Amino acid sequence: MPKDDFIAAGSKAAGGWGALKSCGKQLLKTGKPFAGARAMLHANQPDGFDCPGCAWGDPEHGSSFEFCENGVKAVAWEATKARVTPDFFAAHTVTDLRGWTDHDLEHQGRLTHPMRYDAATDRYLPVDWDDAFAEIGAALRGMKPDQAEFYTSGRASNEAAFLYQTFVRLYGTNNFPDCSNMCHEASGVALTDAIGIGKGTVQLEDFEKADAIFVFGQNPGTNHPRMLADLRKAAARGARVVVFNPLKEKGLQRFADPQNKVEMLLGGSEPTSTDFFQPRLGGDMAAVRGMSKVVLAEGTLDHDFIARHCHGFDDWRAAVEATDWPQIEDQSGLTRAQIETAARIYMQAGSVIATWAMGITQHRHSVATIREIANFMFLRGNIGRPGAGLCPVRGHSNVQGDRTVGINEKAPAALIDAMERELGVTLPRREGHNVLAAIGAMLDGSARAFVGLGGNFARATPDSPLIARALSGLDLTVHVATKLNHSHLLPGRASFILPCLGRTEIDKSPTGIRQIVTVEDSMSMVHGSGGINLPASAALKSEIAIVAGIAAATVGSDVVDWQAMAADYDLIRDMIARVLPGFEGYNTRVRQPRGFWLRNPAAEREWRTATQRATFSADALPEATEWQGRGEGGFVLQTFRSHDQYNTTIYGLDDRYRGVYGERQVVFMNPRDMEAMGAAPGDRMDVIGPAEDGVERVALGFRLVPHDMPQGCVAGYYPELNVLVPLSMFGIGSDTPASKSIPVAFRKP
Ligand SMILES: Nc1nc2c(c(=O)[nH]1)N[C@H]1C(S)=C(S)[C@@H](COP(=O)(O)OP(=O)(O)OC[C@H]3O[C@@H](n4cnc5c(=O)[nH]c(N)nc54)[C@H](O)[C@@H]3O)O[C@H]1N2
Ligand SMILES: Nc1nc2c(c(=O)[nH]1)N[C@H]1C(S)=C(S)[C@@H](COP(=O)(O)OP(=O)(O)OC[C@H]3O[C@@H](n4cnc5c(=O)[nH]c(N)nc54)[C@H](O)[C@@H]3O)O[C@H]1N2
Ligand SMILES: [Mo]
Repeated sequence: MPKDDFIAAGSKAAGGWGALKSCGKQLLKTGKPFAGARAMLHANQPDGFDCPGCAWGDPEHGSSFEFCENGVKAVAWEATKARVTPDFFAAHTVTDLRGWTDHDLEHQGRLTHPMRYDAATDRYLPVDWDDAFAEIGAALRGMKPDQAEFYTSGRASNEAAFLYQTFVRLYGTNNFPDCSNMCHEASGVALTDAIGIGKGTVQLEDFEKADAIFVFGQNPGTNHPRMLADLRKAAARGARVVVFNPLKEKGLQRFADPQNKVEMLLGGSEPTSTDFFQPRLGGDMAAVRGMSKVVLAEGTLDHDFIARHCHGFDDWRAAVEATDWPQIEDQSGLTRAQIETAARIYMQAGSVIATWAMGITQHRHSVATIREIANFMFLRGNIGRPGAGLCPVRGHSNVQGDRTVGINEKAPAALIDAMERELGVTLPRREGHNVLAAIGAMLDGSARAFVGLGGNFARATPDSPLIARALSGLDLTVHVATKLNHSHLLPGRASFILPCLGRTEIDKSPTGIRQIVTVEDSMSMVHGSGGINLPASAALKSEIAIVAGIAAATVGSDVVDWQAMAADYDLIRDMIARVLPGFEGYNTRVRQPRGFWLRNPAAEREWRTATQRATFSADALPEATEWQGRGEGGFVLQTFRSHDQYNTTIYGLDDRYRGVYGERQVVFMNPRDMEAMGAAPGDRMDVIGPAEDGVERVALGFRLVPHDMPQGCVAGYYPELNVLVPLSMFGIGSDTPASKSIPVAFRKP
């Protein structure tokens, strides 16, 4: 067999028949294809559930169906008829299960019963809900609150997250490590300082009005496929869609809309971008600064906006003028001529949107890079008017909402004040732990408990082997989850898996009322979500009921009547409305079709920054990016997602758009680099990560895949390559693991 038989030409365009075929396959895999198909018709519809796939907004005038191939995968994954029952746990020791892959674990299906770890038999055994809550409560009461870490993954609803933060703060800590610490934290930090709110300012309608859309560091074809339809529409009406991505991602070139009958019959596809630039990893700040240099030299600025709304322009201008072209070209990997081309598109456009995701946020200099994007947009007043603005495209479907409702280790004073007024008690104000601090506390022994509201902490975090040791050294680990994953297989002294309802499932109150939850998308639209499928098991509880159960057993029900809250989510929303600005009339407004828009002051040119203005930041370019600092034979590695995965959930082994089939142990590389190493496509190589701290980091036997990308930059899949990401490499000001710029080298096995 040829050694590169897993590589084939990728699809010609994103979407199209390949996407439809894949949808069909995914629905068949559920074992209940008709229920799955029916479920999809309710995805992102006013009467249905919010698709758990991504955080892209829903259009005002919904098409007859509003979902995508990867939304189908996410729903099918949850709607599977496979089950992980107590019998499954009886048949396998935890040590045995630790040898399984992520893919094999999750494919066993939905968790059905609450389970408690039994060290004597090395197995999880069934436990009653009430016993589990009582034991967890007793364990938490037996430690200092700051010794416990309360993780949140961004799928949790506003109601679950709000109740969780209420409980955790009443218990006495602000330890809220959160998946967004590994995701868009840099966007939150940078935008809060620049525009006074850590969120984007555009709405979906703005994509219909923009003259140019600059897309930095994201792969919507896989990760927010519904965005492709908006990009394509923009390109078709003559807007410029300017992409910055080291990889020529398929979805950012052409898209065949599976919801367009004519196109599907004729096999056509349309461009999703008009201009494509391939910077080096971590080179975007230089590229954006280069564009600003051109605009400052030859463009028309929005002097009125700068004078009336901005602070710090002169300092920033001086910093830009002091940055020389050789540094900009070397760092960005783009030529001055390319940067001038992009800058002229910006200058000619009346209104511009800038979007970005992990290709920008997961670097050491991501906060400064996002500030630079904001600087660039301020130049021509491209914020707070139709068709213009900043748009960090969020990851998990409710990661933005979780932050809004209080999952925040920094304990914002306004939130704590309001919570204290509401509850009539004093709450902690000291800063708690983010992901990095939580890991530090676990490693140095000061943390004793981990509670995870969803997610897969052990696999999503850097330095996986270290984290595994840290988690299994704890006194208590609790995982609220839908499916079995590796984090559950690192039990502390007492350990529980608490299975919950998924978002697609009917959630009935004790009196038989069908409950809805709410979520917030990347465009700050808050809307309802109610499941339509029968629960995977009669023993499941909702996340809210589980949080309420743990809370009641830990802090008692004197201050908050947890059971009443869990019985009627309207009561939780009423409390949110009393505590958080912008949620007035929550219960009424969320029942309107498509929900409501959470007011964003920056979108109306009201700046809640320290200077009360939109604030330029005059950071210098990094002295050297990881690419510039690489040594002899060195490369810089980014870890990203394949088309067949949702974070640590691996649906399948194909990456159709990039032409890789049946294999995840791969590294994408420029063919010239491959040749220079004397290697050929399909060769297996060991990838060696940083070891300055004495920790050996190696990923064994990864196969090389040639790809159109800058030399010296390579790419491969997370979570497999997390063994190479050191805890010590993280974003300045964001603490986000720098999982898109890891210095690596290769060696023949
Ligand atoms: N189907 C599916 N949907 C998802 C997810 C999923 O795993 N599967 N995950 C969800 C989550 S939590 C998130 S955060 C989002 C993630 O959405 P993305 O941000 O699209 O995720 P990645 O796969 O990490 O892709 C990063 C992209 O940035 C590019 N890139 C990397 N480094 C650089 C750089 O230095 N400069 C530039 N300009 N580009 C760079 C990469 O080539 C790649 O195209 O998607 C969400 N939606
Ligand atoms: N190297 C590298 N590391 C990364 C990244 C990267 O690009 N490169 N990306 C980072 C990013 S952007 C993120 S957001 C994190 C993701 O980190 P996490 O959010 O922690 O991880 P997920 O893989 O999304 O979590 C999957 C698990 O969530 C559980 N789950 C699914 N649905 C539900 C539900 O409805 N309720 C509950 N309670 N549980 C549910 C299932 O048990 C499943 O196994 O990873 C980060 N890590
Ligand atoms: Mo994310």
